[in-house]
Amino acid sequence: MGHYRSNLRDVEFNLFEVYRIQDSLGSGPFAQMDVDTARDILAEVERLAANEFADGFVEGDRVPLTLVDGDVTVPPGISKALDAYFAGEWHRMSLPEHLGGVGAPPSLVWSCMAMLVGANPAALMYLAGPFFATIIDPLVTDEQRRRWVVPMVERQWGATMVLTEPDAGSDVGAGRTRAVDAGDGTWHITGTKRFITNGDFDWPENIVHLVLARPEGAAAGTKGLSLFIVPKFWVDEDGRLAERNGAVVTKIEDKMGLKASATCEVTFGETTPARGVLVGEVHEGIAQMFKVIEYARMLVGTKAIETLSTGYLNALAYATQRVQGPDLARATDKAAPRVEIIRHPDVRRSLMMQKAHVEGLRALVLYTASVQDRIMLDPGAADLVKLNDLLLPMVKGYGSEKSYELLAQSLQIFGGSGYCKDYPLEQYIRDAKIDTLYEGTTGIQGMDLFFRKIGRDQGTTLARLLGEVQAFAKGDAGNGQLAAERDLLAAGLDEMHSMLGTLVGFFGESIYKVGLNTTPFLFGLSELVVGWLLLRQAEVALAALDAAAESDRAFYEGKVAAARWFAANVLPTLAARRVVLEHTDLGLMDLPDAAF
Ligand code: ST9
Repeated sequence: MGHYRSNLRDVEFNLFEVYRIQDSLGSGPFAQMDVDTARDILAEVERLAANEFADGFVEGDRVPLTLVDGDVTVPPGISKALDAYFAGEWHRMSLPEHLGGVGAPPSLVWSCMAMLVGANPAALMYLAGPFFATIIDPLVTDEQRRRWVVPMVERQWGATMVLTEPDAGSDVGAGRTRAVDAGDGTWHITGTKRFITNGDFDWPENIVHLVLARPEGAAAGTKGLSLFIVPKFWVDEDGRLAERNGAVVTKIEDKMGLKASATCEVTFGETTPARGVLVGEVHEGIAQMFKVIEYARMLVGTKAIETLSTGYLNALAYATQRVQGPDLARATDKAAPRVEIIRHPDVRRSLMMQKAHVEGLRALVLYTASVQDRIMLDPGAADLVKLNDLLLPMVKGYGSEKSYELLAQSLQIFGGSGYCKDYPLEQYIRDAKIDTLYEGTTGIQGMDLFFRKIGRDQGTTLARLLGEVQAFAKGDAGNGQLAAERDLLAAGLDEMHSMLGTLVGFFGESIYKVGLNTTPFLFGLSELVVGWLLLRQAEVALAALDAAAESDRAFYEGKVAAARWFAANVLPTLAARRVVLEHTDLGLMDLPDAAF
């Protein structure tokens, strides 16, 4: 068996039993989709993930990428995964109908992407072309669509998002890459960008770089940036590949993990002009690029969470087979039989901590995806767009931090063996560390949540979400069997309201007191939302248990147990978060730097 362990039962539980996506299949944008097709897609993608994608996972870590004259060659396993993905036409899943899509709802697409990214994260990243085509499709002219967007789909070109510069990093507005209008409908780009995922690879015939650059004379900061399509190869009027463009990979980063994913320095216009075309109007670049960033943030959170999922399931399998030590209740009896380590209380504690978080985080991803389904059904629903925006920093920021932290618990189950390359855990940990860093660090996610998604919205969307949590906590979900857990949820909700009030009060005292707390607040809010989603799952599971087939009973019992564990072990810690937050002072800011 390969390294990747999926949890299709849990995915289907989310999609069909909790969020009930079948209610919107068969009409509107999902007219071509029905439940049976959706289930078939999930099963087929699970097979693709466990085979062609998972097969190249270890090789990608051990066989280095090469860079010769600006061309990057990837290990063969990556190419095999891409061959299988495109041969199966899986890229059509997420496309709109006019680009040849099949009308799958985002919740189904994210479920599939999760399995693929869990099986081979580097391979999945190389699939960006058709996704990015879909995102920029509404922003381009008809001519740009014909020349660039349609081939990104039909000829399966690669794509990159090119923002980051060596000296600017997260501060994208400090970028110095310039764009000069050539007067013939094209622009010449000059500058150096760093940390560009998929900057080059030898699978597609062409790569479209989506580049942020500053037109001459434009204002400083992000608002002076424009978005350009800058191809690896230019194409002529008839769509034939023409001359090599001056966008060239000049270095591959030597990274801690995710080694098969080419993280590149790309230099524009150094020896040959790097020609590009402007997307939309000048100075719209940052808003346009954020359309891409939103999906990439969701993907990065999903990647982290699915890595934890396969990490946990590997650890669970090991714990049920590995025999070591006597049952604690017979520890003084030296002749007592040795037991599987899953029988040990401390191992069970760790396993449940992992299970509850994995399933809660998957619930968060698929809840967010189900909000995206509803946006497609009702594109004018501004409240849903804002809810999606509010949830994204939780998926990305909390999802990546918690997954990285708990992957260490998964490794711990293996003892010293987990530290060795015989098992995939050490690679999972190295590959997942990047998730707290790229697409906006956790610090950026905390600020995004508090200042932009809550502050700029005057708390309206948050209040609506917390209102739903409140209604659940005060309702009768669970038919008497979840009363204690709903009380814990209500208490956690009070703590979050209190933290929010304190943070708003800090504004009048010092912005630093707010800034010291945006990340802890992100974590606290995420824990509350995850607790709520797990209890919603427990309600569904309890209702299903009576009529459940014998083979399904353990699944539903596990759902209820995970929700109860989270309510009893995580939600009460919100009280401690509140106390710590209330006691914030400016000591940290006043401390001389030399004292750190
Ligand atoms: C990277 C690559 O890390 C990682 C891997 C890529 C993976 C590629 C593979 C993808 C495959 C895709 C699969 C998809 C699957 C799809 C399935 C579909 C079903 N939201 O606050 P201001 C905008 S790349 C929206 O003043 P500063 C907004 O326009 C590197 N928009 O900030 C705003 O104007 P306004 C990633 C937002 O101080 C304007 O920005 N790098 C948001 O000027 C200015 O905002 C990063 O992520 C938002 N949340 O700039 C950068 N926020 O206010 C991290 C801002 O008028 N740095 N805007 O609306 C930041 O985020 C900074 O905070 C900053 C600061 C740049 C925004």
